[in-house]
Amino acid sequence: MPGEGKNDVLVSYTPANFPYYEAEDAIVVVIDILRATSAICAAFINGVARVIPVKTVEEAIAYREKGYLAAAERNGEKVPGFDMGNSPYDFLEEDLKGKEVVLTTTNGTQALAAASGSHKVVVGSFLNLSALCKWLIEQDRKVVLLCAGWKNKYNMEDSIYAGAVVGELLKSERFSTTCDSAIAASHIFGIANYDLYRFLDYSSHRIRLRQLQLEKDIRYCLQRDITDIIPILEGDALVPLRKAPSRSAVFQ
Ligand code: 3SL
Repeated sequence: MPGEGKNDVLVSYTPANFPYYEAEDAIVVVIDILRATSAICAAFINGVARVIPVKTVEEAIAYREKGYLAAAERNGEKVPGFDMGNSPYDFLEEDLKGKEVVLTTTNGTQALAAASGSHKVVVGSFLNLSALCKWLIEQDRKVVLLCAGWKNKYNMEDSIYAGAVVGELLKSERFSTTCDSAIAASHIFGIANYDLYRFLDYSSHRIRLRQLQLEKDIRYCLQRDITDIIPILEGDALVPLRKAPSRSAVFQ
């Protein structure tokens, strides 16, 4: 039971568990630190206009055949024939500014699809951590943090990030939780926070990406607060959230 007058914050460690969190009225933060939600934030940092997440490679091919730019990753690797994979650096290319990009990934876009019936769906990464927490605190609504995990199994980096968000929301005193996965996530963040890169050294996905020579991507994805952009799902596409103007801006 949440604390009186406070909003609940919950963590689902995998998309398979997500239906148990009853998130229809909640804001859902989709988290895939390595690398999908970090790559999506990178795209908007670079000025991409819209990212259309799709679940399957076949859907991405159908878009590509209609002339869309399309990115596809499976098991950490770019799917042959696509313009881009899932590296944040793919989305930082100069010629993507103002463009629309279709994206399918092993886990991140599956989590986005799972969340799509919720009140609002936003994208979280270390790149926009503080801006996202500030916005969530302002919304005064239940928050469910949905970790993409790896093929419906728990992963470390997503839960560490979820723990960072839980900690900030609880600190605001506008949230409370009795969700054990949220409490556990905030503990693991407390342990990992001294050096995320080192803490993740033996995590499964870091090992997977290291074998693919993608250490540079990991470094990029673990940077904190390099943007205020919060990607939000509008219809079938992610776009940068347009924040309400502050009172002072309205009355100027
Ligand atoms: O599963 C995903 O959505 C990806 O982020 C995995 S990877 O980092 O591209 O391998």
